[in-house]
Amino acid sequence: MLTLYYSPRACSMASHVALEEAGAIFEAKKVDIFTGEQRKSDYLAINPRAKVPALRFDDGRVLTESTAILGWIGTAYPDRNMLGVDPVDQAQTIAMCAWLSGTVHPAFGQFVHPERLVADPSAHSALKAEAKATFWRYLQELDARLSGRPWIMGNQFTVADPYALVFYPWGRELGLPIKQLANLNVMKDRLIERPSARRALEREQSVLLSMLPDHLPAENIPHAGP
Ligand SMILES: N[C@@H](CCC(=O)N[C@@H](CS)C(=O)NCC(=O)O)C(=O)O
Repeated sequence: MLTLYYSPRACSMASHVALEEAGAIFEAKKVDIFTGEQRKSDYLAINPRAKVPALRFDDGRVLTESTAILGWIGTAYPDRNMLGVDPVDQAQTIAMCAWLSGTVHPAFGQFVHPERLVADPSAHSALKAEAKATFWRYLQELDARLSGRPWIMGNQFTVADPYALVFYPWGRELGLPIKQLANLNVMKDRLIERPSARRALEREQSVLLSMLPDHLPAENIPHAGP
């Protein structure tokens, strides 16, 4: 059986949701990165880089990197159409995942771990300020993409949707005014309403399930939220 290694509050949420949406039969194994489980020998045998997500196949092979895992899910379950219709659409979905992984995620990392970039502590507050401003611009870009369309790639739900939502609560962790991201918030509610996606979010006890649509005036709130 497939095994997904994930941690709550981590980017592995995208792979977790995508596997449920694909209808895959898999085991979800929690590796809590906030208590250091990713650095224990058991998990290092799966991914020596000590990162989630990792996807282990029946034959023992392991796939890491969110973009690769999401791309594999989209290709392995083509009837779910989670990459897009034609090869260009599919490549554009992968391009979005690559941007989330290679550009958006590292901006957050620069805020949380400036010491990984520059050892000198006197540089850290400037690095953090720059990272926060950059991360905010990326969240705004994602929000703008959702203007007038339900999903990140247009009318079709793709693997890029749960991936984009990984970064929405991270914005709150950085103290950013995510209430302003009305389109992302509505997309989050749309995702939560999908039974398969919700199964993964509930298993993770995802923070997304407790984020109310509080950017809206009270009279416009369609439901109180979970
Ligand atoms: N490029 C990787 C990044 C994976 C990654 O950074 N995962 C984080 C969680 S979001 C992690 O496992 N961090 C544990 C650590 O750095 O100790 C991907 O896109 O999958």
